[in-house]
Amino acid sequence: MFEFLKKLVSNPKATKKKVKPAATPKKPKLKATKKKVKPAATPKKPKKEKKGFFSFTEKIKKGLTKTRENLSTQLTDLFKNKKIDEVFFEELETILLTADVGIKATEILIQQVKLKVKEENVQDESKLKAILKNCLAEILIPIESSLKINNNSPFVIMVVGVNGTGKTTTIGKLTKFFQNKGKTVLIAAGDTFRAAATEQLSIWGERNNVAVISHETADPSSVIFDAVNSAKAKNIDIVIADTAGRLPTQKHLIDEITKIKRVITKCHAKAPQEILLVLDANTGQNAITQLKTFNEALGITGLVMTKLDGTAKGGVLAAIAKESPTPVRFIGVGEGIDDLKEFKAKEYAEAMFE
Ligand SMILES: Nc1nc2c(ncn2[C@@H]2O[C@H](COP(=O)(O)OP(=O)(O)OP(=O)(O)O)[C@@H](O)[C@H]2O)c(=O)[nH]1
Ligand SMILES: [Mg+2]
Repeated sequence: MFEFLKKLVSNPKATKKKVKPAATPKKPKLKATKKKVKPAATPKKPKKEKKGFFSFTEKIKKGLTKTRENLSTQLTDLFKNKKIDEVFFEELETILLTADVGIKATEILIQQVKLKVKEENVQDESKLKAILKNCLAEILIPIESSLKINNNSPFVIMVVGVNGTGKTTTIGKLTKFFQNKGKTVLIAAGDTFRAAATEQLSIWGERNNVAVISHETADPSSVIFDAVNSAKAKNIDIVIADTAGRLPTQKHLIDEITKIKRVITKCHAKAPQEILLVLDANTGQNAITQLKTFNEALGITGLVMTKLDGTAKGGVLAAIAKESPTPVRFIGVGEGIDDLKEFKAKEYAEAMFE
């Protein structure tokens, strides 16, 4: 059964982009960019958000609507036709795999659900959903780990990932998240490959009223180096460094990012304190491959799973928990500035199987 299902696992091709050759680093000009050019991905204006506990939970539920509806419809169909027996569990297995829960996590979930169903003599859908929810939460709890900012300031967060996963957008959202916690933030425009990248970041900088350090050389290391020095001089708490998207197969670009990390450490011995890998939930099981490659090259300390609002494959975090467990810091549930939430295992499982 799994052999057949493995074929279902998608492996979308990420688009290759032209990479400018690295220019000889010139003496950098520091500036807080203030150009008002429309970037490729214009940050969306935030909608007014309700304050309080419910708005937070509701946001995650709303973000996971596609996954939940997909699972819900399939589970309801399953109950229409079947009693809970071996065939039922085989079909449940398929449903979980198509939601990208992954082979290992699906096996474990099925085992645990089978046990509970037997123990509690479950026959109805709502009880089965409650069991699935609890078992999924158990799988996710070990990767729930919020990002702690220590006092070794500046706390440098290096943001890495494949092209288009949502790195720059996440930086915009993160800046607001930290400012709400009373921290000062500086952004380093370390994606020097694409002209629009700096402008996109500048818009987020303006929106959050923080400086964006950029300069015209094509050397990302020197931009980030300058940003860290500038933050030291100005006593800024956090530096968030953007980097260009790169594929795990582009060895020279993976090598380049390890160089960026080394340069940051030269500037501040404890930095980067966080290396945040941004993964797109639509990538499915390919996210695991991305995680493994970036982890080998850099030592990934935290994850952000973006675009959960646009996919029915919200199970991918369970796959990560069992196949390459890494702390999940945040989830992206939309394009707006407030659409980034700290990852909470129970709420997440709840939102998937409500
Ligand atoms: N729906 C949705 N869209 C998102 C989310 N996060 C980012 N996006 C969108 O994804 C697209 C790419 O986002 P970017 O932030 O530019 O991605 P990137 O990783 O910086 O891209 P490169 O710099 O080209 O590698 C934009 O249109 C964003 O608005 C999310 O959580 N949900
Ligand atoms: Mg970007």
